[in-house]
Amino acid sequence: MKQIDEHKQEIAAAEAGTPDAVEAFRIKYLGTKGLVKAIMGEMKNVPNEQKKEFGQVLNEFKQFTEAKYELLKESVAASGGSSAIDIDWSLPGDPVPVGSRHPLSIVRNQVLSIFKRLGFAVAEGPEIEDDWHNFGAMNLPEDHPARDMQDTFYINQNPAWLLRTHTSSVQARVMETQKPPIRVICPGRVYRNETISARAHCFFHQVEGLYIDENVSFADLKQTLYFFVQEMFGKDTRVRFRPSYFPFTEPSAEMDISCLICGGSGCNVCKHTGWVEILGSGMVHPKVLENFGIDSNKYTGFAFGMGLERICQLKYRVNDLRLYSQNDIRFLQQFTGAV
Ligand code: 2U9
Repeated sequence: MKQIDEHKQEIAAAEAGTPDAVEAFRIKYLGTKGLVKAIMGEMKNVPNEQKKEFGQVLNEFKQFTEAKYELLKESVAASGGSSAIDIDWSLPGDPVPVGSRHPLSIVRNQVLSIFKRLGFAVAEGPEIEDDWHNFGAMNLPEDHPARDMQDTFYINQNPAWLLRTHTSSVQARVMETQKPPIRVICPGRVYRNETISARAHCFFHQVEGLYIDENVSFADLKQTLYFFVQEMFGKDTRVRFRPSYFPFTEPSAEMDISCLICGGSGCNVCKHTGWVEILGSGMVHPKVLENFGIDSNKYTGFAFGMGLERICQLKYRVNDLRLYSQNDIRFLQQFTGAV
């Protein structure tokens, strides 16, 4: 009885400022190995004639402890469970280091989002290709210089395989599996056997587009690419087309934009011409269409390709290709604000 009185005083004085402390109280007094259970175990040692009285005291002690437990629980809940922790909310927080997107990813996402708005679907394909998808289907004859060992990385274990030299192989795979109308935009890394310098690298990044349907004309090509330029570089940007040659398009044209730096008046970025080249394009060669069983009398299409490093160079003035893959944090950190 004396012990119970002492415990009651101790329990009455108990404090708990956190949910953990309340739980510790419960375990200590009301748990299966707690004090209340232990004292109840003493019942067997009490003489029979005192059992009734002791039982009442014990019951009352148990209720007393349970009531205290409820009280502690309520007061912690009311204080948000943290009354024991004294936090100075005015202290500065721990800085979380935030990374940034790679500039080529920023530019790629911008290009893709413009073409997606025009109804182009994004398609991707393998970087290791076979001769047919990379060259044959694209109307690059056996003796074309681009097939030369100098330009193409062939895979030692299987010379029938190579690292794709352009993403056109992705459009080829789309044409293999889909029927016109086809409207795809294909981003990806491509490889060429070049000595690494500020102006050349053994890999770079392209975005190529392909649109095939009935009645697709050169006017559609021009208007689509003009829209792209206005969205990508701003409304004041002018374009010009120059005739060119690619084995997979006929006719072919390269597109220049008015220099973003000097606005066309001439500077060293545009080599004092006022114009900078940004992409190649053309009407898909009938042979390429026929390679995929597409009737070139019924269907026509346009295609274009651009190097993302070039766009990035113009937008962000990056003038050394090696910077893109050196992983220098001082370079990458400059794009923290861009998305
Ligand atoms: C198919 C048919 C035609 C894709 C094209 C270009 C013109 C082009 C270069 C620009 C700079 C590559 O990154 S770069 O070096 N590309 O000039 N690419 S038309 O023509 C295709 C593609 C797929 C089925």
